[in-house]
Amino acid sequence: MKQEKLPDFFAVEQMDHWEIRDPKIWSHRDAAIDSNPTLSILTTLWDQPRWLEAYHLYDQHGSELFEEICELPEYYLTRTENGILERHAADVIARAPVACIAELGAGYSKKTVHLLTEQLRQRGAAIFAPIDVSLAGLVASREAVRRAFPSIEFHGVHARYEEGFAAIDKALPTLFVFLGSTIGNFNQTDFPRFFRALSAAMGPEDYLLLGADRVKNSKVLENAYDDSRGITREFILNAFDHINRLLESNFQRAKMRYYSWFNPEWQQIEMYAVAVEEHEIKFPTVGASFHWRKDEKILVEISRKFDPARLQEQLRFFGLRPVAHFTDSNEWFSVLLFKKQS
Ligand code: AVJ
Repeated sequence: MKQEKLPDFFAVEQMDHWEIRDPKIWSHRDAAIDSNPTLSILTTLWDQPRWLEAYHLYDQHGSELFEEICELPEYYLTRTENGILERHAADVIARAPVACIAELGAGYSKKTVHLLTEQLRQRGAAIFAPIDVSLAGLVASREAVRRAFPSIEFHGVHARYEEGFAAIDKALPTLFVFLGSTIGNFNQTDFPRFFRALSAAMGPEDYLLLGADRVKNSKVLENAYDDSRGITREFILNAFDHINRLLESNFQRAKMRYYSWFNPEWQQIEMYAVAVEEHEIKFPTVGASFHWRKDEKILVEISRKFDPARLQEQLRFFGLRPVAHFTDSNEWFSVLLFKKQS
């Protein structure tokens, strides 16, 4: 153990895995935090059909574009979820008597502010522990919290989700918060793996607050992922500029187009890059190449849509009991509260 003192909220058996590299931010020692983006890209691009893991979307430019998406008139998700939380934060906090709020992904959003404000109002104290792989995001979060809520005890957790939530002491009553319908990005493999790991890491006094976008009119859904300003298109295709920088590959915007649709059977928006003509994509650093056939689609991102009642039923099988369901007047988005079964 390198550091002298660990905060109360760390699980004792976890101590050897963590160190402080930036004030109040705990970094997992495992180098795999930044994992291996190159290998991720190559293995999924050689899959059939070709696809990419969603995290490649979030380079500097991609993160800025996502912020822009959140402001688009067609992209109702962010403002709808924020409205639900603004309205029901007091109820959420009253129903979840916890000492710590651990937010998965993100640092500090308008949505989190509602919860922190209520936690301070109702309990007079709060521990806030954002968990993120982005150190820059955690630093920004730390500074924002310090300014707005000087009395909050801040512990940034710099790790992947699985390592991050396993670090928190099971005896500390914690509300895990996972907003924005980020679970929509999880495929059939990621989804059970995530909830199994989260539930296993939760203690008997712990809660989960989950934001989930709902199945609805497919035109509303499709417009949210193909906006009139073309920001979503730019966001998706930007992944290939990012990949070109990383791998010295030769993806060209002029030879691809954006295609997205709502797949009703899988209940998900699928976002693709499609080749407008056959051409060769080269990866000189690894001596590999493939022919991207005309009209062949690369699946860049999925955004699954949920039925809240079914999601509640399903999460029971992961040991999570539904406590409350908050929605908006259109019933477009759901914020679900669960308690870990003890
Ligand atoms: C960040 C995964 C919630 O699926 O709505 C927005 C990402 N992609 N527009 C979503 C996204 C295109 C977003 N999530």
